[in-house]
Amino acid sequence: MSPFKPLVFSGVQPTGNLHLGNYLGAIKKFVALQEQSDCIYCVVDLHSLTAQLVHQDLGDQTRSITAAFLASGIDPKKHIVFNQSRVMQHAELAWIFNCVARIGWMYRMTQFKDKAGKDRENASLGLLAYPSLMAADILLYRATHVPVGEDQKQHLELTRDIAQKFNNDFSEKIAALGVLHDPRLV
Ligand code: LTN
Repeated sequence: MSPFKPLVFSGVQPTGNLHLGNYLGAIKKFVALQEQSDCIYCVVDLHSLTAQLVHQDLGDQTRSITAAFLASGIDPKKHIVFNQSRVMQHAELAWIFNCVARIGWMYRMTQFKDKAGKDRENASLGLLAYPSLMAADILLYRATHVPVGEDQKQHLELTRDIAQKFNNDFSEKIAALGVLHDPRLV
């Protein structure tokens, strides 16, 4: 059993139109989970940059997904709905995790293989490191429950691997130092 208080976290990318499949697959589950525990639902715009860095309407699409969350019945007074890029700690923790996770782990992700296609060497490093950012989203809040579709299961397993390696390799060192190395303290 997790020693942490039950907390649901999930994210939806603002790119790609919100369609029925999206709604049925994800948001409906999000709405139901509100009755059981605290929930954090995030519009993960930084994830959208892995496919295309400059979007004409990322802001509009971010607002659309947020509107869909609210229209579907997610209650922002009881739970948290927010935009990933507004909380810079997601990118900061993702960088730490980039230094924990192994490149080989990332190459094994089926979503990376599908999206990168044949010209792997030409895929962005962001696309490869995508699961590291997803792990940061989840572990930043010590979320205990992460509702996702089948296609994200492998990324969730990788999140567990990153957390385990981080704890195994660094928890004693961090305890000895008192803090995780923080450049602002130098
Ligand atoms: N990769 C997910 C979106 C996502 C996510 C997350 C889901 C990003 N960060 C954290 C759950 C938890 C997707 O494409 N559906």
